[in-house]
Amino acid sequence: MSKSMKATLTDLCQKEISTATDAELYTALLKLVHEKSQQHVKPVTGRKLYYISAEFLIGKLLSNNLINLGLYDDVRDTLAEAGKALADIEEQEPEPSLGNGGLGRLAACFLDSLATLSLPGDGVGLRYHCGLFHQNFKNNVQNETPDFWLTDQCAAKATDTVFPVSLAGKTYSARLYKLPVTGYEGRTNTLNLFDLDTVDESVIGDGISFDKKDIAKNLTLFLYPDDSDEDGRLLRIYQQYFMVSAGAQLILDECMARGCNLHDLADYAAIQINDTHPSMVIPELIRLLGLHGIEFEEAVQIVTDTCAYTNHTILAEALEKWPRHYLDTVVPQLMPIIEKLDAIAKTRTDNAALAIIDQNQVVHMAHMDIHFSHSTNGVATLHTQILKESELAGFYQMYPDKFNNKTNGITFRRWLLKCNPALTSEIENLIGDGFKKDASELKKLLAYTDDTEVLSKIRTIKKDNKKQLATWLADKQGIRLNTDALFSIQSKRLHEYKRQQLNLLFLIHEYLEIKAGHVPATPLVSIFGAKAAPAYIIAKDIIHGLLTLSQVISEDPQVSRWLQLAFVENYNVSAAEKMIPACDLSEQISLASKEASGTGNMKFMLNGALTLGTMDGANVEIAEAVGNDNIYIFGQSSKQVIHHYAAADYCARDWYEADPNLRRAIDFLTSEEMLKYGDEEHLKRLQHELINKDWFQTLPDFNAYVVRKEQAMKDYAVNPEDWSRRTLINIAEAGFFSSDRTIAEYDQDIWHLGK
Ligand code: 7GP
Repeated sequence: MSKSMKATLTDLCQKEISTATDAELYTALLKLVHEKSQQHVKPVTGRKLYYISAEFLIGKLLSNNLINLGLYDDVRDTLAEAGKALADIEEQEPEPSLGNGGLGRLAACFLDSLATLSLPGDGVGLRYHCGLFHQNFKNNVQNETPDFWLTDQCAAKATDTVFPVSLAGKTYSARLYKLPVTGYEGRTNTLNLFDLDTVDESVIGDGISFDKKDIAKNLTLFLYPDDSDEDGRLLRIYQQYFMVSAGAQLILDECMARGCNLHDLADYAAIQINDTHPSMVIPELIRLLGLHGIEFEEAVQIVTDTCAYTNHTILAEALEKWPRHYLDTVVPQLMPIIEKLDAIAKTRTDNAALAIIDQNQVVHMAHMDIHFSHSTNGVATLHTQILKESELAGFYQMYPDKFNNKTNGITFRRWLLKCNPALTSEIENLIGDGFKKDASELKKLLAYTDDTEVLSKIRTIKKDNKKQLATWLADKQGIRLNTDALFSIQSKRLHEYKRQQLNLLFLIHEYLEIKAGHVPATPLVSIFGAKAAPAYIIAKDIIHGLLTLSQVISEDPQVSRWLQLAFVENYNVSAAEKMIPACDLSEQISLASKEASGTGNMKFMLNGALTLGTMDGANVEIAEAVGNDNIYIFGQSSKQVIHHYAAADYCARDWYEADPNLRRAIDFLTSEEMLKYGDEEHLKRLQHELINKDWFQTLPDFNAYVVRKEQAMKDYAVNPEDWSRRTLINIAEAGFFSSDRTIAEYDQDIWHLGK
């Protein structure tokens, strides 16, 4: 008989569980997870995936690993018997925030699904000393402080493996750290993270500032160092090359150890380039193959067969391009190769827009990816269509077979099993536990859409989750929420295209309506979570607008009975795990055509929120899955939006002048009420931006948004049972959005792993 969990934990702590501290128990559980996960390490045969990414937003790992190893219930119950709570022990774990948002969180979901599907696939990235900055609010303004997440107990363990990397002519040593990634009843893969021993956290000055020139000390200090100046942009290139050069050396070493002779590299490795941050892996591999004696032309072919590229955005400012003198400075060894690749590309097409190095000596990273990899994919059907038809149309004409779509997904282990245990166990009661491995089984829930008992249970679970969120927020930020209200949540990075400002204008509108005696159908609690890039001024102004309005409302008892605005400080994966299960209405209100996919939309849906959204990104596929009656769609279509951009005929001021409700809401930004708690410079700038520019066309969608949201509020108030029925349909139809499905598609169409 195997040892009981009680005996195991007692041994690991070397004392009775009841007398151990939470920190000691945390250490013991880390050891337990490590030992068990090693039992699932399996040999690699055939092709293995390397997912190279500047971001892996993995979030806390302990509970997730316990779930995946099948130990969670046993550990939780054993601890409880000894008077300990797993949730308290989890608090000991610092959150690895090694990503900004969607792209990084997707990479983490993908690692989980790869391991769950027992596919050989490792991550390759950087071991940043500070993750995304820590956000706090002072005087209704965002402040940033460093997020030191590395502790002695960090699960990413240093190895003796070191690779030389030449940066600006000097050689640095990239040390490999390994973090085991354990799948749900699957295999254990590895997240490989590189770092430099000489990095020195003490160089961080005020807030998150530091000397960007001292590469030996600062190379991996921060995820995405501020790139508003040239030193910051150069530092990004230093980081990117450090990551891909060490990564490429690791890949070649591992493949050779398995018998690869490098001519057949593509039979041993598939490399997925996660947007353009790792694009230099292409010339770097060609360079390394050359050092191993492989001719240039053959090396180009090998690398093309090995690499594939994913595009995650059509925002022009995010498609990286670097002045060539940056690359001349940081990676002079790559420039001759990039020039040769550019020359090959120019023999394939005379369309100057498709060049790697353009007339202005600017190097286009995405262009290099598309010419010299065998696959280019978008991340939702609409996004891929826009890539093919407009953004990358020239490339699509040239390489139609390279283009394909892979609609994003999320791991249900973290975004259902871990974050919503009550809903998980109710689903299990109804349809068994097959959905944990095969998410399409959730459809079996459709048999219960008229079962009033089930619907009432679903309602109770949501209510309990709302209460838990309220308790957490009360402890954390001293905010008291009305849990009888409809909870609407918009949580994601702060960006103008995501249009938190549209939500702000709605809330001002509601505030003014309530003041005028027109109370809404239901009380509304509007919750935000968002970080703005430190140098993104308008994004910070939007945060200021929301925080200021929140104070205006909370100081007004007449209004706050009906309306509350809560902004969760330092939104991260752990906060998301608390917020998402408590949401009734999921705000996915980006300007159509701008959100490549979105993945928060999928998490909310899976946890029984109805979506209020535009026909953008994966919202389109969510709408198709649930049907129009079970989602609130509004706003311009992507075609209309693209047309306005092409015709340059959008004028915000016309809308401002024509619509009295809109004008009233925008004018309110600089009202006496707002200026009482807010800063005039921030609020005026935001107001001016909305009236005179509004690049993301907030104003034309305002009325439709108000109408749909008020409809949702009415439906929620008038027919709670029908609301629950529709949430059940959303849960039942969420199976398609499992990252297991996404990964299976990548494997089938692009990677062919293990073969
Ligand atoms: C995001 C997209 O904005 C989001 O729509 C998508 O769901 C996610 O990637 C995953 O595909 N993009 C980023 O986070 C990003 O940083 C620029 O893109 C490189």
